[in-house]
Amino acid sequence: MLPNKCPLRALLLVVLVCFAVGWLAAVAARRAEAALPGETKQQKDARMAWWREAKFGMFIHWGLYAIPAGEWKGKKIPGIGEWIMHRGRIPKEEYSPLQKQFNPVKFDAKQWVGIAKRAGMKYIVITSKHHDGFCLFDSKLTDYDVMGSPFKRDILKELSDECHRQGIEICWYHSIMDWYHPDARGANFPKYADHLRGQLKELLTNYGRIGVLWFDGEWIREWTAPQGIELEKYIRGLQPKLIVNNRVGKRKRAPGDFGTPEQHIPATGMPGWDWETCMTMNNTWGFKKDDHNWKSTPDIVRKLVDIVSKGGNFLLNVGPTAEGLNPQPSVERLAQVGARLEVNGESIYGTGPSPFEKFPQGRCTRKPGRLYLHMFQWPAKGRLVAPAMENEIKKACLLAGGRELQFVLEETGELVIQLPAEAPDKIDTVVVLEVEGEIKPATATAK
Ligand code: FHN
Repeated sequence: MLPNKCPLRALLLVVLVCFAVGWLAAVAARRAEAALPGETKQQKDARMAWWREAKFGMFIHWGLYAIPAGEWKGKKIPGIGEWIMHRGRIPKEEYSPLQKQFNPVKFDAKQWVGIAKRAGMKYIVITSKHHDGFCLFDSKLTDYDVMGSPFKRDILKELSDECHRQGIEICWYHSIMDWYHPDARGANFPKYADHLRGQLKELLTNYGRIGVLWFDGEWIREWTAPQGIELEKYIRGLQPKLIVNNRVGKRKRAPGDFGTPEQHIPATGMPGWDWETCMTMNNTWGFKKDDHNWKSTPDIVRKLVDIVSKGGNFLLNVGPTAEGLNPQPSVERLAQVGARLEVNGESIYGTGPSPFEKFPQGRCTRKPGRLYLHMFQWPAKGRLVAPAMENEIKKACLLAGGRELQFVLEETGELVIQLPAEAPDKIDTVVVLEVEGEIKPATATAK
């Protein structure tokens, strides 16, 4: 019996509130538990630490498709270069002989890793096998690999050894979808799934420590979420510290450690989740000789800042040529981005997302006791109103060069920082505010 003095409506409200609190707690716990079964949040944080610190990585799409480079029998094939077999409706029997032409004599692992390092990239994700099924590594499970080409060198071995030498994480992209293997579609798929596990065992036992397994091609109807969960368990058994993307399963419902928005930056990031935007530098992942639509260096820099300010990583792609060279426009842009990160890297690597809903003049990143204001637009006369926060500001300066800046709390309650009249760096001038304690936005501007 309901107590007759307790109105039903109030009771219902209490029940609703309890339900809502319980649901929110369950959601939060699930996100925190996004760790593996049996893995504590602390253990997951330790496993993800290098990746969360890194922020910026190199994606490499390389394979037989670099030979036709967007053209087949004199005809330009539309779309992304690594899909030429599909978009060009090229029968397997006509495409796979490209293996006998693959001889990237100018490939130099030391040079490639050097380009990534000088760009300020902390990890490399390379296509061990893309959808066309050709393997850039020495696989005992197929002849359709680099050892069966005139090149006869294990490219992934040379690259992983060089990455381990130069202290940069080496990671494998691996496509679940496979246009070459006879069992990769239809009733024989379980046989292909065994082949897939076998090649992943090769990739995770023959090349030392691997940072990330970056799956793709998971959308085929033969691949299911439960298979993704089983495969993830299997590969983690081979390398327990491995980081795995969400495409090991069916993305939305997939386990895995991070989300993979592609060719775009989520407007508000993916709050509560690790995530990484992957993006081409022109319009194609695999090399196309006629794709000259290169993003500018300022555009790349601001994309990196935007992504990091929203809590994500940026995986920027290069598509090497059939000779094994990175296209010069890519190399130039990466060198320019790297030169800037030499100066501003403190405001990118290891930072957390902006605590503010928005910062109209640019983006914000943060570290304990420090707020970095990335100035994309310069205020008139250099008069900058700082984002409203509860913290006391101890010091303001320009990150590049360390010039101290004057600031004053005006009667309006606004904290005004006097910047130079002109922007020292029109792409991204970084202002550093040293603050007391964890940054607490004023309630109106909090996220
Ligand atoms: O089909 C692939 C594509 O070729 C490329 O590898 C991208 C990169 O993430 N992934 C798939 C498209 O989503």
